[in-house]
Amino acid sequence: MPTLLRLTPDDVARSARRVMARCDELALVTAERGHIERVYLSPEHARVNRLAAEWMREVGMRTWQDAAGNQVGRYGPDDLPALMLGSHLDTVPDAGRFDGIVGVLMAIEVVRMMRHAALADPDWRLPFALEVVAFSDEEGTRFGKALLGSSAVAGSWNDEWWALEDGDGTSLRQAFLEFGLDPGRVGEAARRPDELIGYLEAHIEQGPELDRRGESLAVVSSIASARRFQLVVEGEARHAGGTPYDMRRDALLGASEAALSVERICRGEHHIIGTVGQFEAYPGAVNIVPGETRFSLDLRGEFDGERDRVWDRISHELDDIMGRRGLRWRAHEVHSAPAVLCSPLLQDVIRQGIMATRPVGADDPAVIFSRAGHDGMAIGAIADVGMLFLRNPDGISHHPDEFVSGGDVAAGLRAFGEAVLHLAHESR
Ligand code: HGY
Ligand code: MN
Ligand code: MN
Repeated sequence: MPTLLRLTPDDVARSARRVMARCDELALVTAERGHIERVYLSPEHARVNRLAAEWMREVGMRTWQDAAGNQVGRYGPDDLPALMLGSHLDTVPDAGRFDGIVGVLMAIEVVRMMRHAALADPDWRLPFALEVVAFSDEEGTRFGKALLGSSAVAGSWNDEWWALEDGDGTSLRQAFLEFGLDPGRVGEAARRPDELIGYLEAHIEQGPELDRRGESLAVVSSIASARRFQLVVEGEARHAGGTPYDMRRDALLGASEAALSVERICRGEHHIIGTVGQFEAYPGAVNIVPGETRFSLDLRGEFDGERDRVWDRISHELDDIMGRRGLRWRAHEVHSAPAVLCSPLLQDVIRQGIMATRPVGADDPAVIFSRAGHDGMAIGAIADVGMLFLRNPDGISHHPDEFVSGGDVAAGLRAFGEAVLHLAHESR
């Protein structure tokens, strides 16, 4: 395929090496030595924002931290709408080095490419500005509600979130103030749809499909919808020795049966994924029958309606289980985000970008449904969304062994840059 980018393979390889080195540098900014953890409104969040801002300015961007703690850079005239590029710099606990991070760094390199093209040919200009956003809380690790940074940008901040508390009992409002942000001004982070021509994100796949296909890049068709719940099962704490089985109301066993039913129900469905990631029994002593068990449920689906139908199925199953065991249960929903269909135009420019990295006559790239959530789920409310996936060998993610190769990052950079140029061509 003809490439629009006048960059040598060495230029792109150098960019990829810079991305990989900076992923390693950002991995050192963590709350706990020995593993990677960076949460919203933490000192680590502030440090990576400063590093990202420095790298954005290095490629000629004007930078600012928005009213929700997202780090933003802009390249191009103020009177043009912007193509937003980005991903997130926050992490899950004991994270890998690439989830979110590689997308922010690749976005900065794409700006470097466009600036290189503009410097080489003063008559050449993009028909839009470029903005890079390093979103501050895609994972929801600290407060349980995900996409806080991108929800603010999308103008969908909910004031009920201020009362959310982290594990130390610090409210989101208090954490805002301690970070130096004014809760009353969070609305200033909101962007209007007319300011943007779209949102593109490069991300590791976080699944094994590209690895199994032996391909390095893919177009994303849609992003799974998500609902997250905290569930409580109540029974009766009793003596572990003296209580006969027929007198027990064991909350841990009820919750365990519930977790297994989530797996059984979701495995029988198409593109529905349910996971119990947190599980705690109380009072939590060796010699006490658990009187209460709290656990989480992360439920995703390709379509909101299908996901909700399965949640109803799970709820009915929990009614049966708990009824049979003389237990009570309740659920509190802590996060919900709709599925996002990636726009046909942005899917196509990413497809063309990937084709530019392949020999003439090569097959079209894979088109993959993202089971992982991304900031595009929030940004989809104000802009069309497109995503480029990079191969993540074995698909392991949310784990220190998460990986992407420098070669695939180089291919991804060229594809990402070409996609932006194809979009520019379509936008003229
Ligand atoms: O949970 C997710 O899918 C994303 O990595 N936050
Ligand atoms: Mn993640
Ligand atoms: Mn991510």
